[in-house]
Amino acid sequence: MNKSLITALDFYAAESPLSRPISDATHQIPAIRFVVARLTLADGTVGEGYLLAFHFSPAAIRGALADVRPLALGREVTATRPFDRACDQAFEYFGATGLQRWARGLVNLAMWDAHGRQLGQPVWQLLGGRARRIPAYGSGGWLSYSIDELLAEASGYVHRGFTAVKLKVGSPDLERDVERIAKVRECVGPDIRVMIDANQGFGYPAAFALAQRAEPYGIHWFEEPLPHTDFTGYAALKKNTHMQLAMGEREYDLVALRELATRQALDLWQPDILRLGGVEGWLDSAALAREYRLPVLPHFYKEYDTALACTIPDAYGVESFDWVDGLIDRPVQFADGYATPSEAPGWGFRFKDDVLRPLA
Ligand code: SMN
Ligand code: MG
Repeated sequence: MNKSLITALDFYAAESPLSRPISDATHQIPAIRFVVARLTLADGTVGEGYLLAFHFSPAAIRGALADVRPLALGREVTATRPFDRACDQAFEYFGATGLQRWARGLVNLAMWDAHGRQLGQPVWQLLGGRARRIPAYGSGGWLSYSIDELLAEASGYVHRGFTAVKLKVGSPDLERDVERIAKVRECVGPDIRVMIDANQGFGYPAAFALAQRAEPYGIHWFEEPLPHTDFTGYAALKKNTHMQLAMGEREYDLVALRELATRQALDLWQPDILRLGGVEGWLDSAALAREYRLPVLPHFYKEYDTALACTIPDAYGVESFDWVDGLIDRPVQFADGYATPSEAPGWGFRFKDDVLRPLA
């Protein structure tokens, strides 16, 4: 028997409580939902992966996962690249990006987890990384928050030892954005980094106007100031303002990274491990970013990103949301503004059985 063959693959849903819908410049979010993959190997080893789904496209993601399952079953767990290629080939007709790429990414992450668990090693170690602290920042600052909620969150992060916080911008009214930035800066003081994220909600004139108005408050980066394909807009913003620009969370491939880097229109690359299809997609993007001398500042998935950041020389930081923490057995640990990689095998955490329900 080959003990590394994938013999079962099941999908589950988990949800993190949210007292009230949240919003950014381009999304209304009523629920924080995750999809979890559990993959079993012939020797009984179980690997897990998760993706952040919110409330979006539940039927379509179920369909994509059903299409991915037969491409994983019976495969050697270490064969992640061949699995990625098989998915891309099978999904070419409708397009291998979008939900198909998310589904591929989810299973790829579960394969890496199972591989690490079978060998008793953390993924960062399998990839030749060295455990080290990775700078982290506290994220949130939703547009739906009142000023009191915004400041409570920011000061909460600072009390927990974070030295950088991010808030959303892209309110219909520029003055509201400016007021929120000013209040956060006043609340956290001069020594904490403050970043803003427009989630592609501005056109060039509004992004430029906010960059000008926000500059006196010391903004460490301006994230997704413009639609992600507006390469000339990014270049103009870079040329005409003093802001560091960050983007990447919406990319399924490396086109935007190349386009922006060759225009000198980007400062920080933000790979999203699910949209890039898993570990190899993330690492390939980091390698390209390095060629352009762009530090890597991954998006959202702190459990995966902290581990992978330990395997590259130029990780700029990881993002911290705590949504998943109550659902898993070993949340990422933070101290003094840094995240520490787990020493446990695989990715080092599991969803608690009682938070999972079959994906229906
Ligand atoms: C964001 C987008 C989607 C999920 C979580 C967070 C946001 C960020 O753009 O970068 O924090
Ligand atoms: Mg963002």
